[in-house]
Amino acid sequence: MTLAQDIKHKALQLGFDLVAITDASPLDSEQFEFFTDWLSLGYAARMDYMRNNLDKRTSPAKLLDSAQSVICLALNYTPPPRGESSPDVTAPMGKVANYAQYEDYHPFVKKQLRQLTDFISSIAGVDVEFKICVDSAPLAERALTARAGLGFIGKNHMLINPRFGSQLLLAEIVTTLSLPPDKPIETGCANCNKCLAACPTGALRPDGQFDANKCISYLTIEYKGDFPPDLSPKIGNHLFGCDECVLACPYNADAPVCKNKDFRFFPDRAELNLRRILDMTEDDFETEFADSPFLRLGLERLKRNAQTCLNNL
Ligand code: B12
Ligand code: SF4
Ligand code: SF4
Repeated sequence: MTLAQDIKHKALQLGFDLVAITDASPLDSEQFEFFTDWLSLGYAARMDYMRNNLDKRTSPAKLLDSAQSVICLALNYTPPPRGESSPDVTAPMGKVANYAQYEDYHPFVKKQLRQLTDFISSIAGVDVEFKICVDSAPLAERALTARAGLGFIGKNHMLINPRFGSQLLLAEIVTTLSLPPDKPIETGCANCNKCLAACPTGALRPDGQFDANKCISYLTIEYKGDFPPDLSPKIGNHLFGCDECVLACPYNADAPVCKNKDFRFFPDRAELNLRRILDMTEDDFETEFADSPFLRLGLERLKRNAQTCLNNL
């Protein structure tokens, strides 16, 4: 096997579902312009961190000196099908996005990435440097992963793999190692528009842009303060995140379920009792959600979300 094949084989052994390689060159000008338009049109809302490090975000070699390649990986988080909810559950419930029904993926995936870089160092035969990236690093993950051929960018802006759908968490290893790049795939959305129709707020704009100001995922996870009154009713009972544009997509209909048994899944977090959230103390919150993406949101904003869901029910 070649070095690239060894690395890919090891990545799958470690529990990733997909792996492919792209070079460390900057994003092409069309992608770059899409990104800078997004910023200048105000569609990044109050995510000021998206305005920083534009050079690094759009050029992996600025993130790591002498970078040659980017190893792109994906972890499938499609949850198992849900059983019937018990008919005697009458309490008002709030919906939780599928990825947040698992343990916080950031430390989980970073650990897997470190195991992979250790493996690469042990077999490369030369000194190699790495920068591991999972979500929070300034890197345009979807654009690079699409260039590596793991999927295409859908009208819902998700990276979609024809076999696995889009419930994929992305991660990258930027490295000084030179590896043969894979090719992008040709598939796309064709005439489908189901995600645009499913979006409750119009965040997915008909012109193809994405207005985070209106996105329920942004509002419930990132936004600080009271919700804008015109958007509050549209949040419905989305307690944390939103999957409407993801679940409407035909590519997710028959996607295989997450097979990584180490990635802890909590089926009882699919819907949470809103009154119980409102009654929680900080201690309750930190104990119950110690390993959850909820922790970053904090109890105050979780209660804001819960109260909004209750008002909407
Ligand atoms: C900021 C952010 C958000 C923001 C803004 C989302 C957005 N669409 O930009 C908010 C908080 C709303 C959000 C929500 C969600 N997020 Co988020 N988010 C990010 C983050 C940190 C940056 C995304 C970004 O660069 N946005 C800027 C815009 C301009 O990027 P973009 O729309 O993807 O467009 C780029 C390319 O796709 C391409 N492109 C897209 N459309 C078009 C069209 C044309 C014509 C052209 C030329 C190019 C082009 O050009 C752009 C250049 O980079 C990434 C992690 C990372 N470091 O990349 C995770 C990430 C994108 N999020 C992720 C997830 C899972 C979600 C949610 C599903 C969570 C949830 N259930 O609530 C939702 C999905 C919402 C949606 N439909 O996008 C995953 C997506 C995995 C995947 N399969 O795609 C990522 C990659 C995190 C990860 N490591 O797994 N997120
Ligand atoms: S996450 Fe929800 S609100 Fe945001 S674009 Fe998708 S459907 Fe619309
Ligand atoms: S729902 Fe249809 S238009 Fe939207 S991303 Fe999926 S295939 Fe593309």
